[in-house]
Amino acid sequence: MLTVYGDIKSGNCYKVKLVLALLGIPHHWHDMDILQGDTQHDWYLQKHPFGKIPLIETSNGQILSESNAIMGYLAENSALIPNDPK
Ligand SMILES: N[C@@H](CCC(=O)N[C@@H](CS)C(=O)NCC(=O)O)C(=O)O
Repeated sequence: MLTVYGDIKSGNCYKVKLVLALLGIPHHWHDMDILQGDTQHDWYLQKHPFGKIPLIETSNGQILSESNAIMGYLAENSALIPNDPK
């Protein structure tokens, strides 16, 4: 299953959460508390050297960061991205 590392209080994470909800994509939300320094733990820095959220990890271990890139990946071939750019 897709794992999402994020903090719902972050706008960059919340917009990813909205896309997941709109498209009904099953996922595990791994809550990260920025103020408690959760993004600075060694285990997380191995996934994202800059210690930023959001980040997604697929079941086969592929990792993608940057909220806009994540949303584009999740929404590919869905109605959220129209075929006609106009
Ligand atoms: N351009 C990135 C920005 C990521 C970012 O700055 N995330 C913030 C939360 S909104 C963060 O991880 N802050 C924790 C920190 O800097 O330690 C994106 O759109 O995903």
